[in-house]
Amino acid sequence: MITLVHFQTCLSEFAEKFDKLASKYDHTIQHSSELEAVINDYSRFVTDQENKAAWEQLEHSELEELDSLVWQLRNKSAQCVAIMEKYRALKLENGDVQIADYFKNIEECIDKEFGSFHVTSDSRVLLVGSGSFPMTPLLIAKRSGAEVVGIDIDEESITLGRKVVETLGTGLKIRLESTLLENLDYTREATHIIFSSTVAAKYDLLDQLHALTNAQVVVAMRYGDQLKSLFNYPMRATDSNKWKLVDTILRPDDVFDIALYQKA
Ligand SMILES: C[S@+](CC[C@H](N)C(=O)[O-])C[C@H]1O[C@@H](n2cnc3c(N)ncnc32)[C@H](O)[C@@H]1O
Repeated sequence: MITLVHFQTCLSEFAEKFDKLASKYDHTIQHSSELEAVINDYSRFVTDQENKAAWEQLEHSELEELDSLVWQLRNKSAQCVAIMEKYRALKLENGDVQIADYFKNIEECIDKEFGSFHVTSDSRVLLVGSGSFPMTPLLIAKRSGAEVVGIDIDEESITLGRKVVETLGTGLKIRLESTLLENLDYTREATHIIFSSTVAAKYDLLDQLHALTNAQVVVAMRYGDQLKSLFNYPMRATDSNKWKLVDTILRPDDVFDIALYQKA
């Protein structure tokens, strides 16, 4: 069994590596293999059953630096996942299309994303935080024929993402927009909305969405609690007058879980 000291050392080492690799991004793929390897290690680390026990021990240890270390890991890993998507988009432009573990993980979970609230060809799906390699829009549009709109606050992600969709999504109904939820007419028409797990403001945006959406909308909130909160923004309570939790899809082998909300 992993010792608490070893576990803490691993966390500090991951934090250092993420920090170093995030600062190395220079809009080329120079450091992509290094970053991909660390993200794959980290994905395995946060889903490793042995680490669960160590995490619980650490949580109860009242270690002073724990909160800031967790905060740092969550933010830096989110930044690094976004950079990894940029690398993947740049590699696709160069003709290299390898799929890292992280993306396999995402692909497998897409079928289960909305539980019993299936996406059909008539659905209108909105993804908040579509990223530079918009795998979710591509897979949903391909499998269901639904219209999918992705938004992102990062201009470079929209530019790279559009090129990926041009290459891999010919004929699919996918649109990527650099805009805010409140400025997008589509928000009112959406039947299914997905929040990427690494969108820090996702629960504030969910609160705001209540006034901007129709009565039937289903929201899939990707999140990670406990050990997985090292790689995801965790679940938060919602205003019970606005949103009710209708299902939780727990996926022990995957980096994030999914909470489904409907209007209260
Ligand atoms: C790396 S992920 C992309 C998800 C992945 N491509 C997928 O298909 O599931 C997260 C993205 O969320 C974006 N993001 C972060 N905060 C956001 C916000 N408040 N609104 C929109 N996008 C946001 C980041 O810029 C990043 O590109």
